[in-house]
Amino acid sequence: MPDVIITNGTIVSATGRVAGDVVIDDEKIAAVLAPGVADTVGLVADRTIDATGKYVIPGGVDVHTHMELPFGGTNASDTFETGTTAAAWGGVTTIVDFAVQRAGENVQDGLGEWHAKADGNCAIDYGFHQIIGGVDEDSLKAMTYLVDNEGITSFKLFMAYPGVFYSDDGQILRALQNAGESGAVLMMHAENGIAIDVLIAQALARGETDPKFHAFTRPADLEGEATNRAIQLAKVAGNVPLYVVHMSASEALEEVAEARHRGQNVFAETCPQYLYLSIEDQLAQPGFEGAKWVCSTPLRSKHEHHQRDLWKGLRMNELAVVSTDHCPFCMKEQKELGLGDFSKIPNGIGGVEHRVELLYQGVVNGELSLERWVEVCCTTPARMFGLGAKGSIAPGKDADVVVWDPNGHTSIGVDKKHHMNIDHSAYEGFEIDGKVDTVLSRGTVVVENDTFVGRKGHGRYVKRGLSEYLL
Ligand code: DUC
Ligand code: ZN
Ligand code: ZN
Repeated sequence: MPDVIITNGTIVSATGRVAGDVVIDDEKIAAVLAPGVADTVGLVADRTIDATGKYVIPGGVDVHTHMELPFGGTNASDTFETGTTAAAWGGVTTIVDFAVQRAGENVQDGLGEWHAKADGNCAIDYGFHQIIGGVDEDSLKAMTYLVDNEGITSFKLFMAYPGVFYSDDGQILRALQNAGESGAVLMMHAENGIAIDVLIAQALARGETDPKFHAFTRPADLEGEATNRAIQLAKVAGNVPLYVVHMSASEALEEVAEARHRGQNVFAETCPQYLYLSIEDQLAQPGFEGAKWVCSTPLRSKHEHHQRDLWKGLRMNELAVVSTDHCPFCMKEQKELGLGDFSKIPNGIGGVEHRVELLYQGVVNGELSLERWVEVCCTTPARMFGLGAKGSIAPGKDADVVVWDPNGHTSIGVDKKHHMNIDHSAYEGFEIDGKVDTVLSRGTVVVENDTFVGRKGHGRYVKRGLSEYLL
């Protein structure tokens, strides 16, 4: 007898929607049946979930999170336990977090540290990318080792944050060449950090210390310039797959669109904060309030059409994925480190709980189709980063499934729906015309009836394969 059958729902995939029943056994999807077939053959499961009037979609895959990241003199406030629990509340069943190596440190030590933080603490499955903060002979060798042995097939480099994670162009080229040889994807934080540091110093010298100056000193042109440079370096390295993270500027999007049009293997993601939030409405709020929305890349002006262009980019597949860059810091004692100096505000926004919800609102608002919602939140992130068992509802895949109620409603806010370990919500007051109803992780129900019924330790480390988007 199968473990679970989800009946009477509309199964939505990246390519269409059908009425049907999802049969789950031994953590996997055993079958997808046409309506009535289960009755005809007398199929009964241990548990039946009635999804009448609801959508049945693959569990969300968030490929950009930073649980417990040490950054800006403090640590991101979600642990792997609190962060993955909040993710489950938001219909996410897999995250890919970033293990960290800094210049002079051993890559495997950094990875070991991340395993120690996550092991036994996650409510949902998880994988790791590896940040390479110091490209040298040792870290280049380690990259190959991680691809071959550790299930880590993507590496993030930074063109920003000189003295912290920054790589120069020569280092980037070498890492790209290495990634090309091993089949890895190179992920890039594309902002010109050297120029940004000059602008920051000049702003502070003028007494411009409020949070909004974070955005003014990280102009869209410097995101566009760095994106272009990364694209050229990837081309010179032999059309190595490049994935530009947390894109916020039209200027950067244009570079990616052009490169893709030329046939280059370049991809990009954006995040809900860049689709919905702006300098004017959030970052420039009076006093220190705007610190809540200090993140990099920064929020952009709502008068410059970035949001419109990013939504269009999602529809056109110039942007392939929506992730969150979940990197939460509380106002109290964390963001407050930057009182009187915006450059000391820890960079990051918490959002892992709300990505699927916020992007569904994009469907309601006519920005995306239902299928594209599933594609950018679930299917493409899994395929992009070698999570072969995730991101689709099909026989043999992991039974990571979300029942979504289009007639439900979600009010986001600290006193409303909010399970992340952070003392404010970047999306306070947002209303969503839909709701996470039930969430299953490998066949186990982890959220139902507005209750988290999962447990820490259920989530397993997933060794990832190579990207399905390699040429
Ligand atoms: N951007 C953020 O906002 N936080 C952490 C690191 C990053 O690149
Ligand atoms: Zn980044
Ligand atoms: Zn990040």
